[in-house]
Amino acid sequence: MLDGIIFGGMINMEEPTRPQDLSGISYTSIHRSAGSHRIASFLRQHGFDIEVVDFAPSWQFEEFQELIRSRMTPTMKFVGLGATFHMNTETLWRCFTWLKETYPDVLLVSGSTDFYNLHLIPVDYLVVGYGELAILKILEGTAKYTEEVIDKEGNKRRTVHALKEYPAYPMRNLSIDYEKRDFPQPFESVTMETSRGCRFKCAFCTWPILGVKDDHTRCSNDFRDNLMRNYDNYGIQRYSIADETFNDYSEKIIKYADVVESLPFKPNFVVDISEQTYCIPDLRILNILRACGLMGIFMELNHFIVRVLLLSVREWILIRLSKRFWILKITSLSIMVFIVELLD
Ligand code: B12
Ligand code: SF4
Repeated sequence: MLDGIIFGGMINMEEPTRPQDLSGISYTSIHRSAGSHRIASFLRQHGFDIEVVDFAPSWQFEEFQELIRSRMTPTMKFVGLGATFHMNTETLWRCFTWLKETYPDVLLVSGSTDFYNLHLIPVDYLVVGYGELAILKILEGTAKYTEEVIDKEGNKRRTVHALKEYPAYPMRNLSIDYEKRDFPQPFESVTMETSRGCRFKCAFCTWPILGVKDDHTRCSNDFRDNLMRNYDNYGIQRYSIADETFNDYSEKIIKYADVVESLPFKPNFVVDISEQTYCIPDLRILNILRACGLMGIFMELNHFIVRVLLLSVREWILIRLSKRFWILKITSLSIMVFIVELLD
């Protein structure tokens, strides 16, 4: 019997939430939600039956109602909503308003890295930060929360600050387990976590887990088993690595490269790379990254001109080393460099 449903979706948009808010334009980027799947995987390990419903921002209000009616049972404990980016859409606001009115006894819980990603969606608890331990406390009814103001009218939302109250890091098991009811497809690129925390402490960085000295990586077997399960059951080989900085120290990437080399298939990864260990191009590290099955790099350089200058030197050297093709995308906040490797 189903204990919970978690809606998930990755979106970055400017659609207004409530009827009283101004209308706007929406820019969507929809993807499976790693956070919702991760929370579901963790709860299943604790004996709960949880279904994840992806691409939440694509569901129409009537479709949402139909789905909820088809799933609602007396055992249903909660309905969740997770987001990677800003996802306060009007449709989700209507869906969750209707849910509370129709099923007042079912707990509503949302979660994201940032308060403002989902603060306007009406739920009983909003979890901010890695939420595995927080959701257990919420389901037990013992979670510590604060009442945070969500709008200029002074409305409030019960908010569980998970990073402070229930830190879920480091975690040796970070598996995201898909199920047949998720309909995973072999062509998909899905998220895989390799650690929570970064060894560096850049002055401009807003990430909350910085300057870590100890090992925050996941265990090799957990990483390997997750890759094998996804390949054996669904043919999945493509991954977006969710690690704030994949290359913060070499032992870590060697550990993952060893796993990748031992696999009976070759997965492909896209990772976030810090230029701090990359600015002196190190052929050994480049080769290890290659052994990891690296297909592309996201490099966030922020607005420091010195970093851009460093980039030009690196760019020249890297093109010479590995025939890489570079695309520069300039945003208001940062310069993100996508390196698309041209496979030999
Ligand atoms: C992967 C990633 C990307 C990928 C996403 C693609 C993909 N395939 O998923 C790419 C490279 C495209 C990307 C781009 C950008 N990104 Co990015 N990205 C990340 C990264 C590294 C990992 C996200 C992830 O999947 N984590 C793993 C999952 C398991 O964690 P999670 O989603 O946080 O889920 C946990 C909690 O949030 C909570 N939770 C989530 N859902 C639910 C549901 C319930 C019910 C509960 C209880 C709890 C809960 O519990 C979960 C498990 O612990 C994060 C940083 C990070 N280390 O997390 C930045 C991050 C999300 N990105 C960020 C930013 C700013 C961007 C860009 C805007 C950068 C730019 N300037 O262009 C763009 C925007 C893209 C867009 N859509 O327009 C910021 C967002 C800040 C914010 N205010 O929300 C982050 C947090 C980085 C940072 N240092 O601040 N990004
Ligand atoms: S390397 Fe990246 S994640 Fe680490 S402190 Fe610097 S900007 Fe933040």
